Amino acid sequence: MHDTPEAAIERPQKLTFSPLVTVQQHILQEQRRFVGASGEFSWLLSGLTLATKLVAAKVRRAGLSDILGAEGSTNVQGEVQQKLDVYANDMLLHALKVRESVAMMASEEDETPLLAHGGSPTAKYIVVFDPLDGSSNIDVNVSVGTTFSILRRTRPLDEEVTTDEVLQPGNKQVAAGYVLYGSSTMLVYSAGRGVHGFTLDPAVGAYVLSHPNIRIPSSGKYYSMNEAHLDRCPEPYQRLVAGLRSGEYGKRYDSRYIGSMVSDFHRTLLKGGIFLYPPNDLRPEGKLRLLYEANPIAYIAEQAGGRASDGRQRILDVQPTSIHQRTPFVVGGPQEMQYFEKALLAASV
Ligand code: AHM
Ligand code: MG
Repeated sequence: MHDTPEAAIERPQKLTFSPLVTVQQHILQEQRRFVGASGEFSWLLSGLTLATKLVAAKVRRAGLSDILGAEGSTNVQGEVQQKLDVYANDMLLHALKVRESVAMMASEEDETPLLAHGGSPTAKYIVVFDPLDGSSNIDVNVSVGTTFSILRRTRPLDEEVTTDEVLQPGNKQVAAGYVLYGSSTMLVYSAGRGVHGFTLDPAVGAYVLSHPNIRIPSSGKYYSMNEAHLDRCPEPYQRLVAGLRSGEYGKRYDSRYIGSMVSDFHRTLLKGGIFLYPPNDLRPEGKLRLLYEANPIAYIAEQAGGRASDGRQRILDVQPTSIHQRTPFVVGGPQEMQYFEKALLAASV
């Protein structure tokens, strides 16, 4: 039955919603599921998204900044030039220190943690980050990334925050993620309920949900490591790579290595396979940092169905002893991680 034109005018129209979900909406939806969620957590994460948008904009202009002036010099706009990693660090510190829920921050760029609102009853969280990982790649126009990890304070909130509160194993992370400044800028994060990827729409400046519920493929076709060090690595790593190359595990793997951890991991997350930064004779504990590089990536990997190890134990169970400590790091899909464990066992008999 059709409405008369008059009835059609009187009846309110049904709104159809577009499926576009921004990271802010997504965090709020996630937060509503937590009992007693106060909104502080989403406000904190919005600090990270704001800072990384500023970094993304700067990274896009990296070559131009070089033309406009070298580090330390003054460019034509009268601005003093900064190295991009220093800029990224400043943006994160700046955006996070005004969030009342942040007690303390620790960054790869700073020797010691920086106090924000520690000792205030609202400041529940500690944020740890590498502002611009792989920054040497900037000079050659290769993708870089920001990694971050969010921890809850361990002491009563009204007590002054102490440095040892940063030293928590990765299994205590409340949320973690990374931003990849690649051919597009992508934020990948997890707050313990799966892994979600958002692509920055440069036209509107919003991170838009593009990869909901990312699952790492059970098996992939690439391994990723700096093979120049292979002969200086412990035997299990040599065995694993030999097996992946020879077809011992049922197929011959190809290799891909960018030398920028976030990029190498992001490919591994989406396409499967394994990424390794093993210990070697020159670096007995590897190169990557436990707290703000390995831990957030390991958290994302596990949330997506993968695993991460230091060759001795699960990365997320390692008790840190210092803020900038390094760790051997192996992360990947379940099948390849099983091959790694097999190689570890074979070497120990
Ligand atoms: P950085 O924190 O000094 O940027 O170093 C970390 C980077 C990672 O992104 C990458 O996985 C690794 O260094 C590459 O190291 P290498 O050049 O030894 O292969
Ligand atoms: Mg780094």
